[in-house]
Amino acid sequence: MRKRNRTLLPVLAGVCILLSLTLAGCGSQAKDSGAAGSGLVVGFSQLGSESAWRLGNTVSMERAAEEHGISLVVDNGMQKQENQIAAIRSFIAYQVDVIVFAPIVEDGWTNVLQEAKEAEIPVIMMDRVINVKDSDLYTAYIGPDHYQEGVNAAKFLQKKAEDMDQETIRIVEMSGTEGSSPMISRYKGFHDLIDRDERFEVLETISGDFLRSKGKECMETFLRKYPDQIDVLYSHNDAMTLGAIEVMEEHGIEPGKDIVIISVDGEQAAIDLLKEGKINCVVECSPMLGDAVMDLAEKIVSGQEYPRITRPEESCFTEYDDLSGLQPRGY
Ligand code: GZL
Repeated sequence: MRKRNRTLLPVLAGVCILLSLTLAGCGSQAKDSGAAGSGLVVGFSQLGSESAWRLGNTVSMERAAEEHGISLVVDNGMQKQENQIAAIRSFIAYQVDVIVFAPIVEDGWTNVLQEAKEAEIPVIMMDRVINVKDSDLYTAYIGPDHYQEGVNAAKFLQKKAEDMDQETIRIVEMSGTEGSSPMISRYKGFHDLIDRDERFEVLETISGDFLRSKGKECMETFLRKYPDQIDVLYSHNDAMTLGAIEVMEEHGIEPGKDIVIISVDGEQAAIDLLKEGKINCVVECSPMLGDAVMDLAEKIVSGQEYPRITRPEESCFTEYDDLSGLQPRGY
């Protein structure tokens, strides 16, 4: 591993330092993974803390770093791309061994990733993806298949439609952060099936930015514009769904019965509502990526073979399933 002469103080000002470090020789928890024992330093630019999914993802990274004996420098971008870019520049100046980032949106990363490449610092893209012409600007990707999640949502609805004795089934959609890969791909995966199925009509799609508060606003708007016309809500994440359900119940609407609800993520609160019959389908999107990221970082730094793309196993939980054996979700 390249020796880097790091001066910690000035560069990391403003960057939250989470030293979950068990230094080589003084920590017992570090897995025997070669480079990790040599005090690997990983800079992690997290996009924010907007949902239980995101918080679970951050915890997963912190726990995995500790288990691997890696010092993790975490920066919370607070939902702003410019903060993420500034953090990545700090990691470059500090000469971390590996940079990990969860890009809030797909565009605008070329320059800073070019700087990381020139500094010879490997970059792991995690969770969301980016649009860059030169795919060499990142070393590897670990994250979910957001397109398949949209397809899973659509497939559930096509099955559910068989039980809904209606000629036309009208859908409203709450989408995620504009320009983010989960929003773009969950939209496309869903519409690629639904738009060519004549049983369905999508009344409107509004972005709720993956936020519970905006999920409430979206549902208020939908109920105002389409009174008694909504049969299905497709929501790109559980946080927005929880907000929408709050509004439905304020309006005397029975979620999961008067309006069929399909949600994405799989956080505990949504699974609990699925079991109660207030949500009909929860498409899983796992935030537990930390262990795979740390394994990958160690492989890259120690020159071992590693996969360019790694995707977690993901399921789809529906009202048709026996959920009694489901393990606690952890987020
Ligand atoms: C999906 C992830 C999304 C979650 C949201 O991989 O990027 O961001 O679905 C989170 O809950 O805000």
